[in-house]
Amino acid sequence: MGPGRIAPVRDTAFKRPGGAQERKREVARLRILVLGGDGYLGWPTALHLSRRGHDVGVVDNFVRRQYDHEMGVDSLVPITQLHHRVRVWEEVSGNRLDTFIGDLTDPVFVDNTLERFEPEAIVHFAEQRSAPYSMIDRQHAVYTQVNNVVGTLNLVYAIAERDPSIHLVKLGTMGEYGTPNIDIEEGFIEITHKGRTEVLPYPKQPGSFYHLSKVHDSHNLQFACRIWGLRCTDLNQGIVYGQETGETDLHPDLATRFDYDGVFGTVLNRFCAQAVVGHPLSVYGKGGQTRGMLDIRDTLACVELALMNPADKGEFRVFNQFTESFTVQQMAEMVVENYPGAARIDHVDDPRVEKEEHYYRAAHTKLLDLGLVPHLLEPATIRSLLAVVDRHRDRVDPAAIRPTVQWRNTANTLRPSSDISAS
Ligand code: NAD
Ligand code: USQ
Repeated sequence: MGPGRIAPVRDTAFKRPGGAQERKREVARLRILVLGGDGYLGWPTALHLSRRGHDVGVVDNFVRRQYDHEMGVDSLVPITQLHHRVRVWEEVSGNRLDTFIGDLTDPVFVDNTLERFEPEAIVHFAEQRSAPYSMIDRQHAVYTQVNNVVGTLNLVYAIAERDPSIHLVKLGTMGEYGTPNIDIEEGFIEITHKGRTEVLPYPKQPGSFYHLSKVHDSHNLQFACRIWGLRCTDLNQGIVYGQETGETDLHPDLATRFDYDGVFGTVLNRFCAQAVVGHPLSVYGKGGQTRGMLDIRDTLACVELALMNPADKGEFRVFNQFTESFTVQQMAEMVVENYPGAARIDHVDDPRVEKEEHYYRAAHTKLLDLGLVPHLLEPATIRSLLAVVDRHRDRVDPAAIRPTVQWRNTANTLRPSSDISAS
């Protein structure tokens, strides 16, 4: 290792589970393919796994960067090109990342990539992930479902044909469940009906064509595990906040993206951006919408825990991946309290069709049982997120903040002042 390079981190930050939660398999070093490795979560996950000593390959087709061009927006934090990032990572860490540029909806590309890299595990982030984007109009709904469902199907076929022992760790979403008036379980619920009892997939009531694509994926994955004996972990992840991780902090050119716009910006990141530029915090409707949340550093830890404790052959398991839940109103208030300047909350008409007040209690013990030590949403976390935004406040385009996609319309215009139209 050359001077100035960081040491690989092999020690574990996790509590060692014992007893019934005994680790299934001790795996020192894996060949891991990270699909969607140029994205908000995929990039820092690839770095984290590489630093832990795994051999990591990154797959992406850069479509996320293309959506920005389509919408006329950009990541708040500047991000460098993938090939540059990979070179910088090699200089900083001494670790190589293999890159595979292509589209998961192309079955030949998927098959060739598995043949060339020979992964033992695959982490699949590579989907269109914005609910508003999927609700723009018919074209965007169809694109979202084709991209997500077909990409995942190509992947399970390639795994089944090449090497069914590959452990697939797939990013799903807490939004698959919706907001039922009963407790949400981790993937499955025991149902007694007319005197007979069975454990069945938890009923799904997703809230957008994007969230529906994840439900379709889950069904396809469970079926593939059943018929071909694949091993799969479906991570039903909540909403992620944050931008900095132990690895991206090592060099400015390793930064991951940060979205604040009305289509891709997620709620807490968005509220922080709004506070810094003096825009009212846009709580949709009553603000009683409750969601499971997690710090970006916990995404990395959860994925790693799933990889180190793989599903069994033929097993389709579901982990609810979030650490705390808050209402949208509570999050806005936390940002206002922690912003050193003046910030105010504005209740705007909810552009979505969703319950604005509801019961919410969701189980999330499986990752804790495997040893997750969560980063909770402390004032210091919010302040560091506000500081990230403040460093790049000149890059905020105020015109990009307003929500432009109304669920009740079948066709929406993204930015009325521009020539980007729905069709
Ligand atoms: P992102 O859009 O930043 O990253 C996804 C990456 O996948 C992008 O780089 C994109 O170019 C790539 N991609 C998309 N379709 C592809 C295809 N067909 N072939 C190859 N590459 C493709 O999204 P993210 O926020 O990093 O989310 C990653 C995953 O985690 C998604 O599946 C998302 O649904 C899930 N998730 C995200 C959050 C969140 O808050 N960001 C929360 C829960 C779940
Ligand atoms: N919201 C506001 N004001 C805003 C933005 C959002 O009140 O300015 C509200 C929304 O109406 C919604 C909640 O905040 O009730 C969450 O919205 P979001 O855009 O932060 O999250 P969502 O659309 O659910 O999607 C995000 C990711 C998606 C992931 C999902 C996890 O984009 O990839 O799957 O979070 S979950 O919410 O658990 O389904």
